[in-house]
Amino acid sequence: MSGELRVLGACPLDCPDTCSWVVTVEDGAAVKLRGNPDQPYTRGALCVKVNRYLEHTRAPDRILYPMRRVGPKGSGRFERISWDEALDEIATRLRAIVEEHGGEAIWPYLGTGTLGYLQGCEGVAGRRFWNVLGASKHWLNICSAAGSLGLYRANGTAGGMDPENFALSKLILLWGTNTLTSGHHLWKFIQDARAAGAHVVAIDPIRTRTADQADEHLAIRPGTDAALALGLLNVVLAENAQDEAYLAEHTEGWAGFREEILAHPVEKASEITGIPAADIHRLGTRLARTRPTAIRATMGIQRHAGGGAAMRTIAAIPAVTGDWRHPGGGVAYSTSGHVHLNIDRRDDLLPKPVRTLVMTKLASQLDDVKCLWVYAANPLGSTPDAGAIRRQLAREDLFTVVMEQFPTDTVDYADIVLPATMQTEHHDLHAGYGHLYLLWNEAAAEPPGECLSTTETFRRLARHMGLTEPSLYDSDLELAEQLLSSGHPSLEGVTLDRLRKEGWVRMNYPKPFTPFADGFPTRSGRMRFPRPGEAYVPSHATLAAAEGSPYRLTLVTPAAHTFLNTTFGNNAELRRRAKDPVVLVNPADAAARGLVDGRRVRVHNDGGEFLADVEISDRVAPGVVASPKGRWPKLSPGGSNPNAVVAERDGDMGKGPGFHDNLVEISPCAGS
Ligand SMILES: Nc1nc2c(c(=O)[nH]1)N[C@H]1C(S)=C(S)[C@@H](COP(=O)(O)OP(=O)(O)OC[C@H]3O[C@@H](n4cnc5c(=O)[nH]c(N)nc54)[C@H](O)[C@@H]3O)O[C@H]1N2
Ligand SMILES: Nc1nc2c(c(=O)[nH]1)N[C@H]1C(S)=C(S)[C@@H](COP(=O)(O)OP(=O)(O)OC[C@H]3O[C@@H](n4cnc5c(=O)[nH]c(N)nc54)[C@H](O)[C@@H]3O)O[C@H]1N2
Ligand code: SF4
Ligand SMILES: [Mo]
Repeated sequence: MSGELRVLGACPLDCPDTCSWVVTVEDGAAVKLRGNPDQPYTRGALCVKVNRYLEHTRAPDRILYPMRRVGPKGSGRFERISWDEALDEIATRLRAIVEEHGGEAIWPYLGTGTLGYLQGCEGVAGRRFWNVLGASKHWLNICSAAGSLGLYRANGTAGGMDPENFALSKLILLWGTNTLTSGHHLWKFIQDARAAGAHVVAIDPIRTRTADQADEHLAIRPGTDAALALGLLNVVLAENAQDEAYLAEHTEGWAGFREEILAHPVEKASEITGIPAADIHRLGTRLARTRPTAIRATMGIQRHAGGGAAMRTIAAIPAVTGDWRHPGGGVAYSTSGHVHLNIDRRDDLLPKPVRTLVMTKLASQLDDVKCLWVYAANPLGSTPDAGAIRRQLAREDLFTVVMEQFPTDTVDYADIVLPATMQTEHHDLHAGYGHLYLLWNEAAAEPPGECLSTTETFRRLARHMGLTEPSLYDSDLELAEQLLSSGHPSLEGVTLDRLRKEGWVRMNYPKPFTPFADGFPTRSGRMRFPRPGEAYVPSHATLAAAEGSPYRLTLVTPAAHTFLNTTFGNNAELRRRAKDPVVLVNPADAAARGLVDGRRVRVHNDGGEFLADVEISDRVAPGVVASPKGRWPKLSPGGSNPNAVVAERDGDMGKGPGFHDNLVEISPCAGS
């Protein structure tokens, strides 16, 4: 045991499970990383991706030193420079930009590469620095904004069920969610429920690996979930199974919404959703008769033009059935609404109010930006309208800085690249969005090369620029203390000391937790039903098809099993397992286009194209094709990924992106 140490940490990736992990350190080096068996949600298991995390930290393509571009933008040719040189050049350029164009010409573009509250997506450390410079604000709407807003309008918060309560459910709807791929730790609770007799239904346009494991799969037409919800509720009313007492006490707008439900009989829902009426009727009857029913509704639903409305209408189900009364009943989208950390970005440091730029609109909002500062993001892989972004990033007048771990497509366009630490090399504070625990990630080993954390990079840059605002120099531990100091009752007794010692702590929510048994955090204290006409907003694909678009196939681009967004997209073994680049096409659609299984095809629309190998499969219905997100454009044939055909288009709420809401056509590749 000589020199061996166990260091507790947390998975930083954008995954609801935020696993607790244990790093074994020998003689200062991290030698083993395992899921923490003591943590009630992780229970020892990580996942196919993160089992290889330590390997990934030592990958040969890891960026280890600051670099300056020497080739043309996009060439990926760099020379190594010192941190002092990098910071000098950055300081000079930033000062000049602020002087000439004002601070708002700087776009700090922060993604979800890590969900850490220090290094990542809440961006406290960086934002203070940007505020002193008066930089534009950045709205991280790419992932979940539409669904969160839909739920907020219904319930006054996006927070809902404690996913652990799924173990107590009798009917489980896995709705627009691929549990076994995108957050598999919930499955253990689903299995517990099943052992006690629960019935599990997957509602997904794709027969996913999760749908394979469910008792039933309803292959819904993309973007029509609100119509299904209304049809199911129609059966609930026909069964007279609505909870009148709950409706009277805890909701508002019921009379109007009831009319909306009555206007959506099963046959109409069937016509819109493509699900046989008998199946809707059967599930509606089950829903009417089964308490508690739990709905796991995640991101798939809301990546459509009407995605916010769809989440809002699904949120109506437990309010009608009264499921919120019961542990094991309700809707679980994200638990972030239950996290009440004190996130102080210090807006008071801004010299004047500034505009907010929208993460999903990089392609169209970059025109008057002079410095793009990308961190924990890979827009050329993950953001809509990738072709237009690529043209923008090639602009000679744009000064681009990328803080990265790996040489992504986005890095290839950087003027300066700054080497970033990985999770075993820095401290961070985490909260899951699929459970109710806070976790502390203790740095386990020294960073390789000259990698620095986000927080340390901004401290050094502030010093280099001679900035005097004291809060720019707060240490990681000070920032963590501040985050924990909100005074919210859910954090009482949750101290940094305790987190550092124990690794994870459940926030102070009772077990079982029934957040809306006695009302909602809305102004009236009541759940708000959609008003007439607000319940179902048709998708872009639906409307475009009705208008006779020449593109006839709806492309769905869901989570890949072996990547996490574009993270791990450069890992050869995980790429091999992903069978990338694949596109699933129904036999009827393949036949109509002369496509041959396994052959390379062009998937295209007016926005652009990507190449993929066809897998002819009844896992997708006619009219739907599927190709997972996450692969690196530069490692893909043709140099693009599905975001070449995803348009920059605002959804109904939160300007939500339509990642699963684009019409395409597929043609055989010449010579293929
Ligand atoms: N392995 C892995 N895990 C991940 C990720 C990853 O990339 N890889 N990404 C992480 C991130 S950032 C997020 S946000 C989550 C996302 O993970 P999920 O919340 O699971 O979201 P998606 O993968 O976008 O879509 C889920 C399912 O919804 C289906 N779907 C698409 N459109 C519709 C629709 O209109 N209605 C219905 N009912 N279903 C629809 C898709 O076919 C897909 O199977 O997962 C996280 N976990
Ligand atoms: N077609 C399609 N596109 C999608 C989606 C979809 O469903 N379909 N889903 C969307 C969703 S849900 C999301 S959340 C977005 C994600 O989009 P992004 O936020 O851009 O996430 P990634 O593509 O994973 O890129 C994150 C980068 O951060 C780097 N990184 C990780 N940790 C750190 C760190 O500590 N410091 C620094 N400096 N860098 C770090 C990683 O190496 C990686 O290159 O993608 C969206 N894109
Ligand atoms: S990606 Fe998700 S399942 Fe995998 S280790 Fe991280 S938190 Fe756990
Ligand atoms: Mo996401």
